[in-house]
Amino acid sequence: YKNPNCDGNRHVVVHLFEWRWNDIADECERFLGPYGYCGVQVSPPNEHRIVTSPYRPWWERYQPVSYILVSRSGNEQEFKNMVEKCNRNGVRIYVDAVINHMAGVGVSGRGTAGSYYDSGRQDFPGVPYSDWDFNGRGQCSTASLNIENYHDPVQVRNCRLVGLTDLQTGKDYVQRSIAGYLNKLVDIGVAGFRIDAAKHMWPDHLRGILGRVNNLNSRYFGTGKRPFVYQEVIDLGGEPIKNSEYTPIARVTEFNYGAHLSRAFSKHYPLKNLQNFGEQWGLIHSNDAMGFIDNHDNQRGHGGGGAILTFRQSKMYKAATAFALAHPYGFLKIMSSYHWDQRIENGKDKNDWIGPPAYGDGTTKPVPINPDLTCGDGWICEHRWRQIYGMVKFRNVVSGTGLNNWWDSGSHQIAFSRGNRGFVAFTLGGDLRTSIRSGMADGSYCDVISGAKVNGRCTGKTVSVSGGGWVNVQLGQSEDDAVLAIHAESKL
Ligand code: LM2
Ligand code: CA
Repeated sequence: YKNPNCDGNRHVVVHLFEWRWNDIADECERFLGPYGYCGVQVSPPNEHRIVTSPYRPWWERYQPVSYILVSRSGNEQEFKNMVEKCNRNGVRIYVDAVINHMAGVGVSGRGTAGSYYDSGRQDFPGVPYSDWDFNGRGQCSTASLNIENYHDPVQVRNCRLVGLTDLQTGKDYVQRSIAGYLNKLVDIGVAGFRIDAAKHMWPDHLRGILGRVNNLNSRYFGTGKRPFVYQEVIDLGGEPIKNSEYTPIARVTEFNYGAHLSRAFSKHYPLKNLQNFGEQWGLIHSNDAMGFIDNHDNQRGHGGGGAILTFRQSKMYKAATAFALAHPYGFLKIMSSYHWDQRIENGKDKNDWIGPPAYGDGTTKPVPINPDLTCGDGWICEHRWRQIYGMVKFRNVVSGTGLNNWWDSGSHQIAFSRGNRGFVAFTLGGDLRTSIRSGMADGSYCDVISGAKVNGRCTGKTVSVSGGGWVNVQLGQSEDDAVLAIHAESKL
């Protein structure tokens, strides 16, 4: 379950948060395929609650009503078309699987596919699930039936996460229902899953469910391939439930990865400390990790929160992302966001619920593309920022090499190479104008941060390497970006 099943030499996934299936299909063809992305994490595709107060928050999609493939992003036919078109363009689809729970207690109505539900009676006929498929007094000991104490692993697994009706994931019937949903997606041609709220499910139950999931569709993947799985476990230390309970099963989201890099690129400590970044910092093993700077939760203060860099601190964010993509650790996911107006009161964003750009009736808007490759209508599209897609390509070009020729100034300036395939330099403190040893062949290169190599010419800074691998680094403190990067395929 740890192999992402990328097509060819592709190594990075992007989370197109709240995008419609039709837009993702187009994006695979016009951008993600050509620019070397491996795949897309899509928002939960199954039927969910329609929340009207507040009006159509993004989090309504974390309240399943059934496993019918009709959601705010589109219907089953649109989902199938997307998977087909993306696979045809060498881009994989990973589904955010919300399988720990169903909708929050105390509401009834109809979901996005029209299925009736009554979560007060724990009745979800669209699956169907009924009361005895959920954890109750027999399994959860808190009076509220909610998780009240994260130091009690039984509560964390058997009680309700923020009031969400908690499935008995150990039951044969529940496992078969969930696996039925995942198998439907596998048969359509998805390449794997993000397991939402994995920390709230017993590891053995996850094993049981995954054991019932079929091999990937041989039409796209060849025979005998297992789905890629990354389990969402927020382990920032200090709680009894550890990442290490889940790493024997599949990959795990390493929340400490983005937390450390956010602190480093916010100058909480000298960049030179990153010299031994990785497992030596207490991170899970590189091959077990799904790494990222921010995700859809912590970019808005949900799910672990903390001082995480996001698109709002663009210069530092691009630098942290460039470091991540240049460094060999883990398998990485890039966040692609939409804009919302923050309203911070007492340190909390009152607008943290706001959903994607939408029309008055709540329908999600399409993603328009500007001539300069950026997106319009409130879609941020970090994955289309030149500094980010340039480094996605860098990661593909240097794949298989180690980290060499570490250099630092003793504080906020660092550089390193990746074998003889790539070289990157950073400054968060003063101009960086010096020659640094690299493994690169002598010659002229295009810096893929300030520009790109287009038709053999460089639209940004040209960088010369001479004297047997010495890079003439010219990176000013006041430039738009704190990074300079060259690789074997940006040679002029
Ligand atoms: C996740 N990972 O484990 C998701 O990444 C995260 O986004 C989900 O929470 C969570 N698990 C459950 O799938 C989000 C959001 C919550 C929201 C839930 C359910 O962070 O705030 O809770 O989705 O929609 C909302 C309300 C909350 C209410 C609950 C139940 O914010 O106040 O609790 O619904 O009605 C009474
Ligand atoms: Ca649970």
